[in-house]
Amino acid sequence: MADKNDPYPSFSQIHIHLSMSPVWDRVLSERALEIRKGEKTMKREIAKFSIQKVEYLDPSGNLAEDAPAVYGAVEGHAQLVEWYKMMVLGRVFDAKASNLQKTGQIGTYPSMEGQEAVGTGVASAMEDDDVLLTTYREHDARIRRDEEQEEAMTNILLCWGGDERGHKRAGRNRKDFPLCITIATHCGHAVGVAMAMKIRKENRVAVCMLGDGATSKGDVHEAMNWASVWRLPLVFVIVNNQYAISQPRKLQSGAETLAQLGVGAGVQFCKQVDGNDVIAMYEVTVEALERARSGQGPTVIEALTYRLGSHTTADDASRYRSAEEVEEARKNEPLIRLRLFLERVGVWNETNEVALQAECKERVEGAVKAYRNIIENHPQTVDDMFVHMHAKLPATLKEQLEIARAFSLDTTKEEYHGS
Ligand SMILES: Cc1ncc(C[n+]2csc(CCOP(=O)(O)OP(=O)(O)O)c2C)c(N)n1
Ligand SMILES: [Mg+2]
Repeated sequence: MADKNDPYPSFSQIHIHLSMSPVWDRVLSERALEIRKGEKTMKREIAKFSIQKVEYLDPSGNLAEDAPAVYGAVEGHAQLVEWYKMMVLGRVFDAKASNLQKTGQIGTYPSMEGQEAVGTGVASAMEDDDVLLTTYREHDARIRRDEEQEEAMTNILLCWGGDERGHKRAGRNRKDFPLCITIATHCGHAVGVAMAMKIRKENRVAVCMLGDGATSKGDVHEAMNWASVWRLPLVFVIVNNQYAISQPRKLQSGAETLAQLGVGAGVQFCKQVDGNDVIAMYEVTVEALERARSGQGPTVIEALTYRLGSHTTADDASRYRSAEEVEEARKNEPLIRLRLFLERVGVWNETNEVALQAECKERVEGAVKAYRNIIENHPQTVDDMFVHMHAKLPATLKEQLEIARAFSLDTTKEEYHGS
């Protein structure tokens, strides 16, 4: 029974009223006529999209005609030499870190071989007070962002050597986040960072680098949606290295490109970039950052690259992909093409290369020496497990810290505060 005091009719009352109403009958017959009139009213295109792919430097080292003019000039060449040096440093570091794992000096290590142009391009485009959030593989970006690059390398080794202080000190001079191993969870953090920037009306941007595999997780889509709705200053860089451990890209998404995942969330600027082309990576990131700074909201960049090494030192990629596939991918890798270009325009030669390799080895050895010194002479205390996560330790963790201290065999009371 309907409540007499209830001003609203019940659903069944409305239904009866409508179906008996001559007005409703007319509406229905007009609708039927409209349907019969056909496609014009029933099938209208109300949205469409296309994804642009950006590449300026091809695998043979040829610069595209539509590349920004600066790269054909002296100052552009000097910039490219700097990026090349950065990428070689990354490659030398990568090989050394993998070897340190083989000799038991660090626990595990995820190689970035073949992906150097992504991190170098992205980090070079960012301003100092922008905030970078990465996964565990973007060593190049982290090294590039640190004023003290040897120290950044030492930090990365500390992280993979199981020393929490590597996380704390990484990006010491920036507000960048520690590396994130839990897949895609940092996308939500990136939204929080960008939201704070927007609320505070800061002229800063958050940059979130994630993997192709990460896009299978809901976190990514929630983050893109939130960023789009609130027009956040946030740049997503999907590092599509074709694999999520053993799972190939085609098992991550049925979409033709990963860039278009942003379209569904309403992100206005979604681009695919040749991630082995540092010029394209830099230029597209600059454009995305400018858009974010001028209030035009988020961007999704898909960087097409290839993980030349195994997932980590604990993985053997030859079990799930062929040697031919890897050899083919090697032809496209980022360092060869840039070196070819630099040699062709006459700003690089074999002598420069030999000197650079030697310099990079020395710098990496310096970082390794510092790492060894810290773990041998200033080992971490049990406190280090707790103190890096929160500005103020929550009560529950305080309790656990006390228990851990009581059970710890650690006799070192000295706290390491950095060099
Ligand atoms: C939440 C979560 N689930 C599973 C894992 C295990 N895991 C580690 S790496 C990885 C694959 C990630 O692939 P992708 O996002 O493509 O990054 P890539 O390793 O290629 O850089 C997975 C599933 C994890 N670290 N976190
Ligand atoms: Mg991947």
